[in-house]
Amino acid sequence: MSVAVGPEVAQALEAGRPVVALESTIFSELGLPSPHNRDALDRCLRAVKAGGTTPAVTAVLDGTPTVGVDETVHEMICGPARKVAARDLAVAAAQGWSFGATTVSASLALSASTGVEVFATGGIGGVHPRASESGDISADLDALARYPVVTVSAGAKVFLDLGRTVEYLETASVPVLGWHCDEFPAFHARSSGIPLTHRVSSADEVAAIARAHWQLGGGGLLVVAPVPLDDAIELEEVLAAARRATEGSEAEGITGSAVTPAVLRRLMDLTDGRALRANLGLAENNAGIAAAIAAALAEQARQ
Ligand code: PSU
Ligand code: MN
Repeated sequence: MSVAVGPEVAQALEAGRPVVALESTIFSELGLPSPHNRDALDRCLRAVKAGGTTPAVTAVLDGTPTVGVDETVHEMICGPARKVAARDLAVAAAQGWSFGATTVSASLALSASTGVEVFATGGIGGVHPRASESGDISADLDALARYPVVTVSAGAKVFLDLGRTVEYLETASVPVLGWHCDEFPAFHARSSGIPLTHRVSSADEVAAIARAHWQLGGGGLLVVAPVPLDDAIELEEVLAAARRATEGSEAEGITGSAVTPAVLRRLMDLTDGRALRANLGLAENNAGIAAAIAAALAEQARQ
């Protein structure tokens, strides 16, 4: 099996120019409803390019894990998909899945295998509520710990157990860096009230921390950025909606990898589309920050 690298991404990597990977689950119908998913993809691509950086959308296409899909398949990326986490990559490749939408964990594995150092998403997966009974802890967390890539996210999705998610990241030795913030963001809301140990205020600072972490044999780093003010929802409001969305999906007996897409969809309905607006705004914001960090890493490598 080989991992395909898109021509523009390959050229950029070869020349030491900055690249930002983007996952495809968020842009597929598993992540956002049509036609908003297409809008989200276009906004994220624009934000990465505006930072002078080459975007690399990851996906499995006709059994080939790909970093930097061609524009001609963007239409397909925004359609129905099978979810591909890191554990599913080999299966999707060997069985020749026509379109597999890569999650954070799969995108991190693919980024690391092709030398892409920075990755942007909306919100990472984490520890689900009542995980002590269900055992549902996202593979995103172990992938963050393992692969030497900087991930930019708006914290983790609000319906997760954010306190335990932050504890897990500490246990796994993932530095969590607050981007101009002192508390872990709660995806749609700017803050969860959970304090962070580290605050950063520039891309150069993140790049220096990442290089030092990697010199010490460390894996991934997580930069967390709050949703832009204009798109944010109040924490109490979104928590109440998240509780209802989770109860609804549990009542339907939804389990495993179907949980996250089902809860996200309910949340959008319960907030009259404001969760959707927040989701688009934060994804674009994260892509722009990731572009700046990738540019700083590339600049530091030249010196
Ligand atoms: N955040 C979003 N939308 C999404 C996801 C995250 O705003 O669709 C996806 C990401 O691909 C993430 C995945 O990696 O959900 C986590 O799924 P799970 O909880 O099953 O590990
Ligand atoms: Mn899960």
